[in-house]
Amino acid sequence: MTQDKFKGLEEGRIFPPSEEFRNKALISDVGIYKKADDRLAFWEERAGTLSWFQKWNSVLEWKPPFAKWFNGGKINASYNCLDRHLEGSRRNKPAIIFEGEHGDSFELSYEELHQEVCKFANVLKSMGVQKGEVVTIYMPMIPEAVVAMLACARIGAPHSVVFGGFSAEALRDRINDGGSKVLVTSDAAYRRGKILPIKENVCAALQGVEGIEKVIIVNRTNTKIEIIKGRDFWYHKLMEQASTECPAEKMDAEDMLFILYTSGTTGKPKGVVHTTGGYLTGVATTHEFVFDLKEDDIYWCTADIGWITGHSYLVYGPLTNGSTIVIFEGTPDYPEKDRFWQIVEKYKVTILYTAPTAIRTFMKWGAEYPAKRDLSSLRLLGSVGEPINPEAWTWYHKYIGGERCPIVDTWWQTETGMIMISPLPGVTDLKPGSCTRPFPGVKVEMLDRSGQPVEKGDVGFVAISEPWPAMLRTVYGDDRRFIDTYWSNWPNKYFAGDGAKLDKDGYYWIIGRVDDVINVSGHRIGTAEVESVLVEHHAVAEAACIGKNHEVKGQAIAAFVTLREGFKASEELIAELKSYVSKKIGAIARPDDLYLTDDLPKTRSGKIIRRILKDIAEGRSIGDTTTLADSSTLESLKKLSHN
Ligand code: 7RM
Repeated sequence: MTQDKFKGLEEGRIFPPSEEFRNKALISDVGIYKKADDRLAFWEERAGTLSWFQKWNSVLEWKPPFAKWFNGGKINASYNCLDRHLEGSRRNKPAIIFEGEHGDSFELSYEELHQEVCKFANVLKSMGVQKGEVVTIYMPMIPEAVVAMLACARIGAPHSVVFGGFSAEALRDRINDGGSKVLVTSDAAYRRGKILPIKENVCAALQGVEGIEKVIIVNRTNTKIEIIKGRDFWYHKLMEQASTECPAEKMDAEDMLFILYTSGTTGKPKGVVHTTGGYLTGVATTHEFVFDLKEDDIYWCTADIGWITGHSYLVYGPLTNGSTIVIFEGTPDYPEKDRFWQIVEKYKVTILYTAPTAIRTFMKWGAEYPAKRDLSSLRLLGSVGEPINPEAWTWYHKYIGGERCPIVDTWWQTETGMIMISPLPGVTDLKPGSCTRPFPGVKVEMLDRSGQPVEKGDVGFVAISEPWPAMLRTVYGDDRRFIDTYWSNWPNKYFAGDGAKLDKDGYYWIIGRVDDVINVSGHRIGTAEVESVLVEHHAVAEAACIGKNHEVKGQAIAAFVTLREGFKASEELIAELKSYVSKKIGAIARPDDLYLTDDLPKTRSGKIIRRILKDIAEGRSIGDTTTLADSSTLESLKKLSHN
């Protein structure tokens, strides 16, 4: 890691909270950090804001690496997301505003959502689902997906949501690993004006699977599908007869709320296990504090429910807090490239939480799309999923936030369940590209390989050195893997797998996964570092770098670049970009190879699949592509592999 690059960043502009924002902020006193140094007292107080059937006996029982939070407490997640809001004025408040791909729209109040959830909970019971049994959910972004999740939570059946874009094979693996008997799905999904099969994938996935006894199908698109008698049931038919009476099951705080699969660097996906009381405490608190939540906010998290961001900050955090959430079924470029901004305008969205990859795509399309729409309702912006390069941050701030909205860059993981490092927008001075400081009550450290804390100004590994309430409890059915993956680097400290730099003010600059760090002749260079420089160049839309094996240097950098509208690929441009990196970081970071491509290979959650790039750079045929979001990307990449 060269220091120059970061020096530049630290000297960059700082954005303190505006006086106006601070005056109205939920948290404007920096004393919150000190107060939360007594972690257990802080989290206990926060847990007290939830609705419990029975109080806990202990805040934390910690037998590393196994934690029990609020043990002995009785609680239900669905009750906290619904029932407790029915007493006062929230009863008629919209819980969900749904925007369908075709612009069709409706709202569900808390009362209505409660009724739907109770009905579906009864449906699940009538299908034989018992407390403790895993239910798999494989659905597009429609409100019924949220209903299904909350209905599971209501009866104490952990859900396993599988992203609707995953293949039949991926679905089958997850069904088998979770051991579900019941699957909730839809006939098909709308995507960019076309109809994508869902139930067809389910049928393919279920070939040779013994476990699934019942499939419940939401009719979203009126697509003709095969119905297998005795196994397949229409959601709407079952709902017609279901009662709206369904008391929420009194769950133990440590009962499993859900499993969510996440791919590791190798091998089969891990089923990350989250439980109930601590998870809800963590996501509700972070959602409220980080997003400076107000009663009348219209909150839009663009993540799919198939990812952890969808679980924690579309469903459980916001609904526990009684917010109004926007759920959008479609994509940002359909029917036009201003779709997001049209939605912000239509519903007067006040808080927008999205991903850097989306922001860079919007940059590529150009500022004229947001400029056409009224975005004045926005007051806070969020970012999650990968490091946001300062250029994208600044663009987001200017063209979406109108230079008035703070940006909360939130660092966390499927495993952490909740936001771990993030600004508090009424307190924190923002630095574009930094996720700033650990959340109150969260103990993050930056360690070197041997577990020694690094000095301010140095680079290290992100570690979490004290348990936190929304932490994963284990890998489903595999405690060994849980221990080996996360707890074997240093005694009793969680290894996040990310490298970062701690600046002189104690701010965190996430570099990326440590497996994305390239070692060129003994110099460590973060792929994100080179990428960040490349996207500062006016011709570049997106960039991804990998380390390819090199006889002399150990590794050499190969860069893959997509260009902004109006720029043409040429040898000159390739040479210019290489020199640009060299100039900005140093000759050591100059890419050996630089490919101009139409598309980068990404997963459905927008993470670049570097393995595919490595195959190309090292001249191999492209390996496993099952996690690729858009298979047409492959065509443009294949052209490169002959270079
Ligand atoms: C929430 C989520 C986790 C990995 C994590 C990081 C990267 C996430 C940020 C980030 C820099 C951020 N869960 N990551 N947020 N890097 N700044 N604000 O994405 O399990 O899917 O991914 O994502 O590398 O380890 S995840």
